Amino acid sequence: MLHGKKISLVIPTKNEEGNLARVLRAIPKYIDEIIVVDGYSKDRTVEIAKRFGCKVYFDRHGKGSAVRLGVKKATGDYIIMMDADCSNRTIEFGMLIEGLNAGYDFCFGSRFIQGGGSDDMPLLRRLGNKFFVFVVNKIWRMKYSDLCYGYRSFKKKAFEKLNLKSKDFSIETEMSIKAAKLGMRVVEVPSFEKARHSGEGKLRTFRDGWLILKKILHELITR
Ligand SMILES: Nc1nc2c(ncn2[C@@H]2O[C@H](COP(=O)(O)OP(=O)(O)OP(=O)(O)O)[C@@H](O)[C@H]2O)c(=O)[nH]1
Ligand SMILES: [Mg+2]
Repeated sequence: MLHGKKISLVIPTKNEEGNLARVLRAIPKYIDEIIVVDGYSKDRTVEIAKRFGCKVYFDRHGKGSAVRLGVKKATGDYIIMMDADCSNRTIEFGMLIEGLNAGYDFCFGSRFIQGGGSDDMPLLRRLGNKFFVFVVNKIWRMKYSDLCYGYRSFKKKAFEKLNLKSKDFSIETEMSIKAAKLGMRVVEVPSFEKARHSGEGKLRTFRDGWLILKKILHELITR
């Protein structure tokens, strides 16, 4: 509880046994609940989550589906979503929460504004992200600097209004576009993405880049 607001943390996980304990140890005490939505990990991920007192749910579809289930189960007014691979720094919670306190519905971490950065972005992904940012900004008249980044906060009520459908890595793109379409109050805050600490990333640049492009086109042709 902070400033009278209940805060839930939602973390999608898949085979993150080498990272999750390190992530959970760094969570500040004022976070009211930690929700882990696991994609049927084959390692000790779930055991670790339970040991730290997280509420654990399961989802077989993908990261987007896991985040949506986590938010549905969350009881907080404010929600922070973050990855389980040690890429996101909890020191940035302050900015993600203050953005909401200041009246914004969504607060998106951005690696591409002053103060942000990434240790974890190969050139191809950087260019792909830049291209998608450009297209989304042109179509929906926004000024986003980042799009495919999963360190974000939002008010639960605002998230529910978006009625998101993505089951995969296009969840952030859908969130950004629908927030724009519905005229939600959105702000970006600088974020530094560290390299994944251990294990393998699940995102596949071409497969998931294609899914993101399809999502943008879908949003363009539907109202
Ligand atoms: N529940 C669930 N979580 C997933 C799934 N795929 C990925 N995740 C989690 O979503 C978060 C982001 O996935 P990553 O694989 O780190 O994606 P990424 O950061 O784009 O890729 P890297 O830079 O290679 O780490 C991590 O916490 C993953 O464990 C899935 O199918 N189900
Ligand atoms: Mg990662």
